Amino acid sequence: MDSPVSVTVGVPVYNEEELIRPNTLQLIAYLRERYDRVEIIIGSNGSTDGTVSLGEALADEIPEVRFFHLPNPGVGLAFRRFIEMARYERLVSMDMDLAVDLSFIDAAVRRLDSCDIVVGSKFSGSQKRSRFRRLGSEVFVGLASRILGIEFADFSIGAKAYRTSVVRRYASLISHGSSYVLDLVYYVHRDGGRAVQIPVACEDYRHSKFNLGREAIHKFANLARLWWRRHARVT
Ligand SMILES: Nc1nc2c(ncn2[C@@H]2O[C@H](COP(=O)(O)OP(=O)(O)OP(=O)(O)O)[C@@H](O)[C@H]2O)c(=O)[nH]1
Ligand SMILES: [Mg+2]
Repeated sequence: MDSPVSVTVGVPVYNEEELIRPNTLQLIAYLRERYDRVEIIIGSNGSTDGTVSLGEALADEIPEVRFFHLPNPGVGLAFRRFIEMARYERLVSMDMDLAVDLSFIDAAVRRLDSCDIVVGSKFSGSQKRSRFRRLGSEVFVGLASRILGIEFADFSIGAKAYRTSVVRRYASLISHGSSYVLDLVYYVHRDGGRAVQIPVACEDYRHSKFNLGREAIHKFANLARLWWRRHARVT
């Protein structure tokens, strides 16, 4: 690994007033202990609770924390902003509930020396999630790998890591919603980039901040769009 090591962590948030402060403090302590230069970018879309004022206060208080709030919904839009804002070449995405063990960050940062995307997979690792959500993800992953010919098993937004300069190339192509992860994995893989999968430990029993019905429609519709692009050879 080159030295010094610099890491940007992007955390999308929607109505996270309970967790934004304690979990950001936990995250910054983890990062400061390990890396020479770090930043945490927290990005909200449409939060209506105390998230925005707490996020702004964290950014005022902690030099490595940056915060933005976008009026429009769409976690993919927040991710685009992470790509634009990131100061460092290693960009790790984590959920605000820190549902995936933080050791993913360290493992991913090391892998990013030799690849473009690191997919943290709870399917090849361990997951404590409701049976309903496990099953929903399994169906989607199975279909995505058959339709797109990619062997990755987790397209959730958390616990993914990217080389910033590589994903910047695709910023204008990615979905405005949570399907941006599948988009990036697909495009980078298609264009000969290197994506690897590593197992993660995930414990997530809280209610999703997403509308799961709308999410399912969005994800399957985007999968159909990618399938069409692949077959029509659209770039
Ligand atoms: N910026 C932004 N963040 C969001 C939005 N919706 C959810 N989030 C954040 O995205 C992260 C993941 O949300 P969760 O509710 O934990 O997602 P989940 O349903 O557990 O996701 P899975 O891992 O796919 O099961 C959290 O940090 C949320 O606050 C959104 O519309 N915009
Ligand atoms: Mg979660």
